[in-house]
Amino acid sequence: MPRRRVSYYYDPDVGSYSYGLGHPMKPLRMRITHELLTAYDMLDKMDVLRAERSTPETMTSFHTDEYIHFLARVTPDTAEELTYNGTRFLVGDDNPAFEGVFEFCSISAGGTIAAAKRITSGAADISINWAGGLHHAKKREASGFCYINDIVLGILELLRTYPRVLYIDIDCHHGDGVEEAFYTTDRVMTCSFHKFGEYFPGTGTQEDRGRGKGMGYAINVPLKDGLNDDSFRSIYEPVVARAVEVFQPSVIVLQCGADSLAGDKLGCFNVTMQGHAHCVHFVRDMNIPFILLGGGGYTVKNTSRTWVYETACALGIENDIDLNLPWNEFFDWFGPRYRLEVAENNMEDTNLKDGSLDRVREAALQQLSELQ
Ligand code: ZLM
Ligand code: CA
Ligand code: ZN
Repeated sequence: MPRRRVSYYYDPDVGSYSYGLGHPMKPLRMRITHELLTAYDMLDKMDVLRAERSTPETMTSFHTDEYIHFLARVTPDTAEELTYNGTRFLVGDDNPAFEGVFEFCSISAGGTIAAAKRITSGAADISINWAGGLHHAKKREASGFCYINDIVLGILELLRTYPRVLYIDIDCHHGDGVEEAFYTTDRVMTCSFHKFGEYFPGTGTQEDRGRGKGMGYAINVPLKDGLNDDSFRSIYEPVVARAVEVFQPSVIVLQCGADSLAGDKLGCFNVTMQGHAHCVHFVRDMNIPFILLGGGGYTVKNTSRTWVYETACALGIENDIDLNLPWNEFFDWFGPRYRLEVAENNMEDTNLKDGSLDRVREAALQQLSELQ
């Protein structure tokens, strides 16, 4: 198979933003990922690009004018007044009005939109934006650490050129914002794998399948605690293979949220780095252009490890890289083993109890077969 042309979007400022003391979302993970990619000499194997920041006008191709007008102006000092005491736009502690929030969003969204344009122009077969993947943002409101839905904006860009886009979401949380945006169209198939049951955002049952023309084009794969590599692979492979077969997408967008990894601070699965990266391999081997995006990932060192390894997968060099980490500015973070690995733990895979994994797989495949 010929080497794929990979474009990687990175803005050197992205790691400087902070959601605030103690907040689990840490933009620094993109900088650590970049430092590791540099130490591994991967930057000269791809086009390293800095995207133009997204403008408010571009953001309104999905979000309301009113919400964008607000987000472009809000500061920590004016938040209370502009959100009507936290009743509109930004609700709760999940989505603080941190210093530079709009710039951070314009970097994240600008990267995903540029990544999409890079594919439609034919300049890349794979494009990557680890600062993207913020799947919960709604048309008129922030949700779950996500203010601007870069994914929806990127897919809208792809739809200008391609008839059909397949969206796959392996973040531990349901990809609700993307699902909702395309719920009534048959041009975007959304497919989210997520923990379901007493877990944010609470949506994503297998009964939610789309509406109108979009009926059947929203796939939900609800999972339980302790999901391991074998279980994940046993459901991801057939569902994604069948989705590609019946939907025949022109392009795939893969949200690689790293909170599905073992040991994540907010996640509850038991997937290793290799198990997570297998999702990237599997898509790569379909020979369809694709975009890799970030998302969740709250045990920072594991998130960076995995996105580095997945960048290597995109480049097709994953078997050549030394799993002993090269020296880098953040080397100390990676002790005591200093390796490119995320190991499993001894959690029980509750998806294997009373056949729930098999039932969920069958229902997803049944839904897909009804589309033909
Ligand atoms: N409280 N600080 C995933 C988005 C998950 C909603 C329960 C907020 C937290 C969490 C924030 C420092 C993606 C909920 C939580 C406390 C209502 C969630 C600030 C700790 C802290 O210490 C914290 C003051 C904060 C937030 C924990 N929030 C854990 N889980 C979820 C949102 C986003 O990975 O899918 C994509 C990027 N929110 O459970 C509450 C119901 C707010
Ligand atoms: Ca998901
Ligand atoms: Zn998540």
